[in-house]
Amino acid sequence: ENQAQETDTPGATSGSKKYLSEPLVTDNYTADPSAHVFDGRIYIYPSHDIDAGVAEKDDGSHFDMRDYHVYSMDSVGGAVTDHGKVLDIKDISWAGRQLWAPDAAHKNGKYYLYFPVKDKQDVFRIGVATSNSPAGPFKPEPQPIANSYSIDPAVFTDTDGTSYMYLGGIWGGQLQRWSTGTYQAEDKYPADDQPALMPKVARMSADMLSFDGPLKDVQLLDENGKPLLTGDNERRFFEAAWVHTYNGKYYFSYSTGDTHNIAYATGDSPLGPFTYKGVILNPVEGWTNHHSIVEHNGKWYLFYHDTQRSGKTHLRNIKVTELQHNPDGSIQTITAQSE
Ligand code: FUB
Repeated sequence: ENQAQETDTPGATSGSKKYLSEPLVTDNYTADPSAHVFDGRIYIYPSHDIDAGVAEKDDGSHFDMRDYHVYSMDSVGGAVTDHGKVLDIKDISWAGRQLWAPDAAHKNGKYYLYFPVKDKQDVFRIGVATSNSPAGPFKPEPQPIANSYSIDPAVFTDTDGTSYMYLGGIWGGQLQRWSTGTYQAEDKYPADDQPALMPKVARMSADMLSFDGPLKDVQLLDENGKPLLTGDNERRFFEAAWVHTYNGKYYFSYSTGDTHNIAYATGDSPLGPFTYKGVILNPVEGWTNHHSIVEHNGKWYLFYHDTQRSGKTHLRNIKVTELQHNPDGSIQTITAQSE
C-alpha cells in the first residue's frame, strides 16, 4: 500500500431497489472504473468522488475531485485491495480543478495513468503520469499532453503494439467548444438534423507521452452508414469512450449521457468507422453512466458505477458484473437494478 486509506462517510442506500451487484469499495466513493489486466491481476483506475461542497451545476462543477486511488483484485469476487492515493492534484503543476475519469496503459516496462483535469484557465486537458508499478504512485509530466482537450481518455493497445487514445465528452466535458480547432468559451452544437459531435482518437507516440498526429473524429454511423445525428439522443456520443476487441472486431462503447445508456458500435479498424449496434447497460441510478470492459480468465466483465451507497449523483460506487457476447458478436443488454 502506498498511503493510508482515506475514509468518506457512507450515505444512505436508496429505497427498496434490488441491485445486480454490490459496491466494490465501501470506504471511498468511486466512479468511472477503467479496468485492466496487468500480470494476470485486475487493476481498476476509477475517479475518486468526494463531497467538496460545490453546488450542483450544469457544467458538472460539483464533480470536484482531487486525487486518484488504484484498486486491484486477483479475480472478480475476490478481495479488493486499495493501493492508496496514487496521484494528488496538488502535485500536477498545471492543474486547476476537477480530476475526472482516468485510464491506464502498460508499455515499455512502464505504467501510464491518463487523466482529464481543468488547467488554470478552466479548460479541460489530458495529463499523463508514470510509474514502474500498476499500483502507482504515479509521477505527473510537467505539461498536459500537447494538443489534448476535453475529457475521458481511454487508451487501447492493438495486437500490433500500436496504442490509441480515444477521448471526449460534451456539455461539462467541453468537446462542443473545440469545433474550430481552438478553444472557444462558448458552447456550439450542430443542429439536431446534422451529424453529432463525434469522439476523437489519436495514435500515441512510442513513448506514450504524446499524440503521434492530430486528433481525428471517430465516426459513429447508423445502420445505413450515415453519421448519428445530434438529435438522436438515444444513440449519439456523449462521453465515456472505451474500446475492446472480440473475435477480430473492434467495439467502441460509450455513454449517451443525458439519455444515460452505455451503447456500443463495431468496426474493422481501431480508427473506425463504427456502426451502432445497441445498448450494453441501461441507465443506472444517478445521472452519469460510465464503464469499462475487460476479459479475465476467459470471462468478460463490465465495470460500471451507480449511486447505491449515497443516492447522490456525484458520490458514486464502482461495481462489476459479467458481460456476454452472443455468437453473432452482439452484446446482451444489462439492467443493473430493478424496483
Ligand atoms: O466523473 C466525472 C465525469 O462524470 C466523468 O469524466 C464522466 O464520464 C462522468 O462519469
